[in-house]
Amino acid sequence: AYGDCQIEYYIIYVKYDPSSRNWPPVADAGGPYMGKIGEDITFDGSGSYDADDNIISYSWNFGDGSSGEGVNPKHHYSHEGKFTARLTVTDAEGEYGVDEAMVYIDETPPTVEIEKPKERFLYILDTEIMSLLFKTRIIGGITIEASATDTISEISKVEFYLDDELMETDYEWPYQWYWGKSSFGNHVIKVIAYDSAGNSASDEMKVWVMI
Ligand SMILES: [Ca+2]
Ligand SMILES: [Ca+2]
Ligand SMILES: [Ca+2]
Repeated sequence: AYGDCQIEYYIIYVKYDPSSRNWPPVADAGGPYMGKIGEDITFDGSGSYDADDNIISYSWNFGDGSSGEGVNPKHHYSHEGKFTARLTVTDAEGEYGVDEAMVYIDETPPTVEIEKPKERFLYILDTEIMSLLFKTRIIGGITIEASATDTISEISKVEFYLDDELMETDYEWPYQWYWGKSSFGNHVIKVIAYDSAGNSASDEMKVWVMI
């Protein structure tokens, strides 16, 4: 002790011999993987590594009850769904590493709906005013909004079309396009949503505008 201040010393001895140390391998299962029923999917375990460079096996469990071997095995699934593939890499010393990847077998289109504007409503300067007995009327710029969901994989993008011309591609929820370009008369708004497996669905609405 030195005054109120206590100083303590710790000495830690570490036995370290780099040449005798075996590093466990690190698995990388790649992915996420997408596909259709019966379609061969090529898995990619090539991102796996081992500091001693002594991986001797790549063993896959595809998540549907079947398994495979190798860096790039092929496998197909017999039904739709979300699967978890697990890769185990083992080195010459018997140490191993594990990684998982999602597999989406998706043939089902997403669901998409134009939420704003609503059918048979009047909008003035991006604000909903009142319901109408006839088709939607839009006066001034408006933010077109769509909802899109997918039951198996994920929504990858939502496209907004005006009279079949692509105006905006939105990759992130909320899915929106601000229609501020000067327009007059009857137009068709169309929205197409894509899931991450490439399936698509659309919704459209006829509107009368004065922007
Ligand atoms: Ca090793
Ligand atoms: Ca889907
Ligand atoms: Ca967005």
